[in-house]
Amino acid sequence: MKNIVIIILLLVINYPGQAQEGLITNINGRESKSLNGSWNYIIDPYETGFYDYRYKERNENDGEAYWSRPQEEKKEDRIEHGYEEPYTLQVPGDWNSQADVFKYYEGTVWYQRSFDLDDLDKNERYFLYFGAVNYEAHVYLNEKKIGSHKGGFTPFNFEVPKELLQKEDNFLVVKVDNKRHPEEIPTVNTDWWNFGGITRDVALIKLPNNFVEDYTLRLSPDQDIERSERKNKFTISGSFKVNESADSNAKVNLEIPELKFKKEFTKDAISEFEFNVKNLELWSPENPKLYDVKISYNNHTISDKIGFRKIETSGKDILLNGEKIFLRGISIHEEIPQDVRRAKNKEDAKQLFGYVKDLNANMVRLAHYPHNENMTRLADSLGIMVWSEIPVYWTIDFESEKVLEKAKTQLQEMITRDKNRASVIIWSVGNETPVSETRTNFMKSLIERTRKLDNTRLVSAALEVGYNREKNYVDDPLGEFTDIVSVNEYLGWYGDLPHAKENSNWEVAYDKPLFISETGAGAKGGFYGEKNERWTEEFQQWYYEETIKMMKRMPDNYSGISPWILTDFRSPRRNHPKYQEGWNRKGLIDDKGNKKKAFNILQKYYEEIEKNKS
Ligand code: GCB
Repeated sequence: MKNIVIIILLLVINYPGQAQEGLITNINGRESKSLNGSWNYIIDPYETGFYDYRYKERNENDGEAYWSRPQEEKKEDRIEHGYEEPYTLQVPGDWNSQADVFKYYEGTVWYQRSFDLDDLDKNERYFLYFGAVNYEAHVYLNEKKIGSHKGGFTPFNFEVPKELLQKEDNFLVVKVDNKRHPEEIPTVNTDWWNFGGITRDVALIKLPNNFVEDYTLRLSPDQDIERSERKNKFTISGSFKVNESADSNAKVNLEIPELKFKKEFTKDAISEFEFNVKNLELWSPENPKLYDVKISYNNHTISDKIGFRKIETSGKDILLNGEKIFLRGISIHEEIPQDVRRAKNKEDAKQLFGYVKDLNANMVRLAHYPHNENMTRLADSLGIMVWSEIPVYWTIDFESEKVLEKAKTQLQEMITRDKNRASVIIWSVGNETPVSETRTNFMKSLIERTRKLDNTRLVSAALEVGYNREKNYVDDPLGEFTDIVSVNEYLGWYGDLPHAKENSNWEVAYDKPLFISETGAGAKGGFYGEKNERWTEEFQQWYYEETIKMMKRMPDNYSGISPWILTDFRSPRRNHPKYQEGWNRKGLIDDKGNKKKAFNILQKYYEEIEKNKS
């Protein structure tokens, strides 16, 4: 018994400064110091900076560890690592695109930069925030470890123990490892490039002792929109997550000036609240209305822009604000093809959404992992609906409880970051997972967790089609648990030629909205010929023409489509020496930014759908 108590105590006390704090959301809406820019690096394929020559983890004070400051004081000193020009990488950014040595590199790279903190105030708290690091990160400040994180596409933060920070010359080191592992998410096999590095923004956030770590603000899901509009009375619900010591009795202020709403919430009312407003303009693709929101607590103010809307299904339809919608979508990878790199900033998001708008789409499937927060924020202001997904992709280890926990962590981080984005209408828990009871239980558990974390959005997962000459059927048992049935469809590319679609009929086992989460064919941009010659733009055009004809014959629950994919993207699985050269060529836009013929076909289809709507 005594031992159990000690073990529990140890678990609770943990390792001061090591445990990851709750995720602090909306970093750009708070006071923070950017740590983006030029960082030094060491490539460390043998992980010499982490393990000694007996392959034992180095202890914290080991001067040969790469988190330690290399000090060559006397000329006889032996130092075997260092951080110096010209060995620098830009943060944010993948490493693969920044120097030739990194192109195919998968392994450990140590990043280092120094920073000053002229206004260091020991009464405040400081947190280091990372938008994303692919895949595993260990963070050290002034030679002490402050935390570690796994998961390549979601944010994390660690509190910096006060005694560690100094006004000048703080020595920050991050060990980044992007090696693939069977027990990670995603696993070893993906159809995308495993770009490594500190791929998103890094910042130091200064906060008072007690602060609002996170908050939720949304239209209450259970109101009838028609009735709310008639009565001009809309209910908004929300919560504040305050990390507060027991003696504090400070109050949280919420203000939405345009709605003439201002209220002080007392300590016991902050975990869940509801209030009514008048004259609310609902967010929609036609009117992506966002309201300025201010949350103040303890002399600290957070600003945000939030839209309010309702998304639900009713029988075979998807309803936005009570009205049936059709999702004119397109799938996107987080890549800028002409630079052969991961997208990393607002300009990149603008480029990608520029294509989306041009296509006349109203929805994007952000595949196959959570994209940069810039993407969902821009989608909010442009009125583009979003499908956001965790990388539970293909054959991850469904048997493992630990893997399930990792998936849940990524899910929670994705939802925590983006739950206030009106644009996000669908959380997806995975893609093309192979049917088995174990996998279905695994996925079901993720769906249940999603609903617990957020019951105001739809939950889905991309399933596969059973192709059959007479009838293509969708009967994956997972369809029973998702809100919409989503399937990836490739008849005419992976089997047969596009004319196979002429007589193809569909049967879906579930009476729910049906969404085609992928469909597509490869074409090398600028390669022209007969339509039955693979890799020509004409072949891809033909595929899209036949697909659209087939869609017009789909069962009446057909509610949207997000073809595969907006632009060509890098993939180590695509090795045709003439047509692919390491690129998946299913983009509607090629690797130089040129539209292929099929772009126009889809654009016209979307125009037609929009016209018929009005
Ligand atoms: C799929 C996958 C996607 C691939 C695509 C393809 O079904 O979901 O990740 O890239 O097919 O091009 O084969």
